[in-house]
Amino acid sequence: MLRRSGLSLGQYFLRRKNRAGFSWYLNKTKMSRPIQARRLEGLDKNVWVEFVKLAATYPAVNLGQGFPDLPPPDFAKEAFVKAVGGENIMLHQYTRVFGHPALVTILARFFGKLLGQELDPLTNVLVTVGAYEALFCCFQALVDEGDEVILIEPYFDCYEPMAKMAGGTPVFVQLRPKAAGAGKLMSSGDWQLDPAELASRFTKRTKAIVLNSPNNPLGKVFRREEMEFIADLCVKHDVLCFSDEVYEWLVYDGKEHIRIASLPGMWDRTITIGSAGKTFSTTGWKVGWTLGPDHLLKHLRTVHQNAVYHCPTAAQEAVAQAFQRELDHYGKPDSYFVQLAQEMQQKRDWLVQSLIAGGMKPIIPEGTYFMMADYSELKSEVPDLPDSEEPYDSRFIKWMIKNKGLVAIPVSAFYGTPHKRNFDHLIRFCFVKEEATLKAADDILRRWRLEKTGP
Ligand code: IK2
Repeated sequence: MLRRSGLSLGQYFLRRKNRAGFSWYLNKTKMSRPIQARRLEGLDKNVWVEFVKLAATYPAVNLGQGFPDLPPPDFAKEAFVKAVGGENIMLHQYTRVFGHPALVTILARFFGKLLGQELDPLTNVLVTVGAYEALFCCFQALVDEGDEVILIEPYFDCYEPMAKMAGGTPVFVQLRPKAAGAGKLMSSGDWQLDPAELASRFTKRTKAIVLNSPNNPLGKVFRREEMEFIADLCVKHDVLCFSDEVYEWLVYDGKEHIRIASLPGMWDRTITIGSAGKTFSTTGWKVGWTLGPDHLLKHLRTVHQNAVYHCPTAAQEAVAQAFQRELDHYGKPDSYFVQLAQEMQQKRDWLVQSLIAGGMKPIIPEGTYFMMADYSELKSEVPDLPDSEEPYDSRFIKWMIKNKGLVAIPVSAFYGTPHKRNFDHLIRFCFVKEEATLKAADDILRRWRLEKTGP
C-alpha cells in the first residue's frame, strides 16, 4: 500500500492520521500483555477534563471550574513580571529542589505564627506543583497497600483516585444535612458528621484521614469542636491527617479557620496543604506547599525529588514576594486576604439571590468560592433515565450548558463511587467571577424561570 501510494513513510502516516485520526495507528499497536497498570483501573474519568472541555465547546457562562476570571492583585502580578524580566537571571534556572529559598523562608515565618510552631524552612516546608502535587506526595509517601484512608463526603474529587493509586482503600463518611428552620435557607454549617459514625470508621487499618476545611464543594468551615473530635480520634488511633487548607483565607460571616495541626497532639501527625493559586488568585502558576514535621515531610521529599524535582523558579519567587507583602499588611484593611474574603462574600450573596430567582435552593457556604444548590424544581426539563450509568446531575448540567448556556459542576463528582447518586439533586457553582459574568448568569437564571412560570 505504501509502495503503491508513492508516499514517504511520514507522508503516509500524516495522510492516514488526517483521514482516520491518530487512534487508527494506536489501535494497531497490540501487546500480548495488559498495557494499563492495574492501579489505574476505573480511574480514567475526570470531571474537570470533561466539563472544562464542554465549557470551551459551547458559548456558555462559566461558573464551573474554580478559577477566577478576575485579575490577580497588582502586587502579585508585578512580582511575577519582575521575577521574569528583572536582573536576576538565575530566576530562569533550577532552584532548590524542595523549595526556592525565598519562598520556604517566608512560608516558615508566615505559617509558623499561625500554627504556633517554630518552622525550619529547610525541613518543615516543601514547595510543590500546586496543592495537587502536595496531595499526591502525601498519598504516595505515606499510604501503603492495604491501608485505609478516611474521606469525608463530599470531598475534592482527586482524593479517591490518589488513595487508590497508592494502593490504599478509601473509607467514606458523610456530612449529613440537618433540616434548616422553616422558611430558612440551609447553610453549609447545617451539614455535620455523626460522631458515632465517624468513630466507627477508624480501624486498625486506618492510616490517614483527609480533612478539607473550608470544604470544596460544600463550603463548610469545620468548627473548633468538630476539629477537636477528629483530632482526638486521630490521636487515639494513631492516624495521620492530610489537612487540605487551600481555601484558608476564604471564610465568611465572622467564622474562624482552625488549623488542625495547631490542636494538641496533632502537629506530629498532620500535613498542612496550601495553594498560591487559591491564596493569590493565580491558579495557573501552580505553586503549592506542605507544612509538617520533618519525620513526615522527609518521605514526601522522596516522592517529590523523583517525580517533578522542583517547581518553576520565577513563580516561586513571585509567591515569596506576595507573601512578604501580606506579612507586612497582615490583619489590616488593605490586606489582600481581608479584601478578597469581603469581595467574595458579596459575590456569594449575589449568587444566592440569582439562584433563588432561578428556582434553585442554594446552600449558603461559610467559606470557599463554591456554592451547592438544589435544582430539583427544574428537573422536569431533563428525563430521568434510571438505567443510565451517568448520574442525573451530570446529564442535567450537560443539558443546561447546551440549552441554557450555563456551566456548573455535578456534585456527584465529589462522592465516592458507591454514593454518587445519593446527592445528585445538587450542583455546584463557582462565584470567584467578574460582576459581568455573575450578571450574565443571573440573566440566564431569571429568563429560564420566566420561560417556565410565565411573567
Ligand atoms: N484541594 C482542593 C480542595 C481544591 O479545591 C483544589 C483546586 N480545585 O479547583 C478546582 C475546582 O474545584 O473547581 C486543589 C486542592 C488543587 O489546588 P492547586 O490548583 O493548587 O493544585
